[in-house]
Amino acid sequence: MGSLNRHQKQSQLRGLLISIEGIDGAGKSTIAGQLERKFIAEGYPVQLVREPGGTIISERIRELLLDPGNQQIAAKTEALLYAAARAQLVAEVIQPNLEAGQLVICDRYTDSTLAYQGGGRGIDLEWLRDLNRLATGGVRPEVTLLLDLDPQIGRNRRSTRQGPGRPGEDRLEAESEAFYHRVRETYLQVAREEPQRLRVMDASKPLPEVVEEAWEILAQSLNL
Ligand code: Z5A
Repeated sequence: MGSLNRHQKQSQLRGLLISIEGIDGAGKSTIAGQLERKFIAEGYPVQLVREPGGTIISERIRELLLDPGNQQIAAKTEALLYAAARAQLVAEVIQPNLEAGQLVICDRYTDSTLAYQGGGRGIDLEWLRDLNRLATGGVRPEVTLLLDLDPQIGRNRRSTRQGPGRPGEDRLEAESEAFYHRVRETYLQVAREEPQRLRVMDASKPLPEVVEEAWEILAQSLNL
């Protein structure tokens, strides 16, 4: 992949979206950051965004969603708020960047809604798929890396990360063990339904190994 010049690399990845999914503490943000650096080092233009967030409006919706004080949010309201944050991110950042030929890496995207609001909250998956289509206008990831992890390990990783300057648990992090098992199972179910797009990775391996494997999957799937 080193033999292509910058212009060739730009056209090769024109308009491609990659999403990174998994339960909390699976390592999504860490791995997304490392992949971004690798793409830049290889000369690929890349934009990293996270969900919910990435625009002023979406960050304000994020605050509403994660505030532990907002216990009264109904399941469908929650799903609609995630969809609203996503619609704004797609309109303001993802779509324009894809059209400008950027590679976009999204730390969480539509599969989070299926896993958390579907598996976790019990909302019908078809209703959520329709909602995702409305919010994204059909902008779909080319490849999705699913960082699969036992929820207990995820919880331990998050608790060791707490400390000065780190906020406590947000509204969703305070959910039960059973909730997280359903989230994980729904991710795996979606991966079984779409094996071409969703690539399941063992996120309990040491970080350098996970990053290496993620890079190999992307290099192979995107023909880098
Ligand atoms: N949500 C939803 O319900 N519906 C939706 O549609 C969307 C989201 C889009 C967003 O919270 C919440 O919204 C989330 C799902 C819900 N809720 N919960 N709960 P967020 O953005 O604040 O949280 P997050 O996305 O789950 O991020 P996180 O907790 O930071 O997890 P992460 O990004 O996967 O992990 P990390 O920060 O990269 O790593 C965690 C720690 O583990 C860190 O100290 C790392 O150094 C360490 N780490 C990472 N990988 C490894 C390995 N391989 N070995 C050892 N240690 C590691």
